[in-house]
Amino acid sequence: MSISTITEREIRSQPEVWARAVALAPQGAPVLGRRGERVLVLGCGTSAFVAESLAVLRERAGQGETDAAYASEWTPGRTYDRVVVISRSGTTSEVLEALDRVPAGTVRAAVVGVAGSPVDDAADETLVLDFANEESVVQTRFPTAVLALARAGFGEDLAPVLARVADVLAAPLPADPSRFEHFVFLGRSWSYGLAQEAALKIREAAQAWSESYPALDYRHGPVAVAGETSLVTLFGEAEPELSADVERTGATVVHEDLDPLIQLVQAQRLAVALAGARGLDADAPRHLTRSVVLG
Ligand code: F1P
Repeated sequence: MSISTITEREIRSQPEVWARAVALAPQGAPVLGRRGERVLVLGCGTSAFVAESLAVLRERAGQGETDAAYASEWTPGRTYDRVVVISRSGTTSEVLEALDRVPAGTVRAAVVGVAGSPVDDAADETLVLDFANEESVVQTRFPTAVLALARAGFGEDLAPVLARVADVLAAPLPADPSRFEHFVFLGRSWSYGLAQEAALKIREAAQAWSESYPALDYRHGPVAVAGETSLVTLFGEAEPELSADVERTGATVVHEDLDPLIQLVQAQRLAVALAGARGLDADAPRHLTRSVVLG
């Protein structure tokens, strides 16, 4: 099989990158918060969705109260022991501005892909995942590496996930994206952040119509748009009644029995395949740059 895009190569490197992230968890995870700390996680774009998933994972693991917000929207108010910013580039303006707003006495922590970047320099503690950094504008392995590290650090055994992901990458996708015009991703708990990230991949790489919702909210309005050309992917645990309700609209429903992080990898592959089918270059997403640096 020929691999044509940088994005595709980075997607395929995830088994090795996740293994490195998991190995780094014992030293790296404390940057995400010491046990019992009240933590806020911030980011922009992909990194905002990682923040959202990470907050749910950390709190669910009993590590301490954890909130997430868009870096661009956060204003200090609630009290935190630590603010963690996530930024692959380490140059995103809104992230740097948010770090500036962190009150004195609160730990300013960062997860970045580039050592020595402005975000790294501004933070008190940094976790550098340079092995997960990417050439592509469209983020794939950096966000999943952050989440793999976090899960391992919060006490999850990721060995079964690592064992499975390479096989999934080698198998064909469950649906041919060129048959569809509308892509919906639904998630619950921490997989809702992943669903938002999946929908963003479709927009960024393939300039296609995509949406994301908390799974059970989909019936509360958005399902009105579903039809024959909709591909609706369910992340996280199966919801048989929801699947049946969505199928009744004529939409195709995909729910693979995979760990949610691997389900996100499938969405990344779908986005690149859709870009190819539409004659687009996933490595050159329209109107996007690697990071948003405001003048
Ligand atoms: C965040 C981000 C990307 C997005 C775009 C602009 O970057 O919003 O998620 O795809 O290319 O930048 P970063 O702060 O994680 O480097």
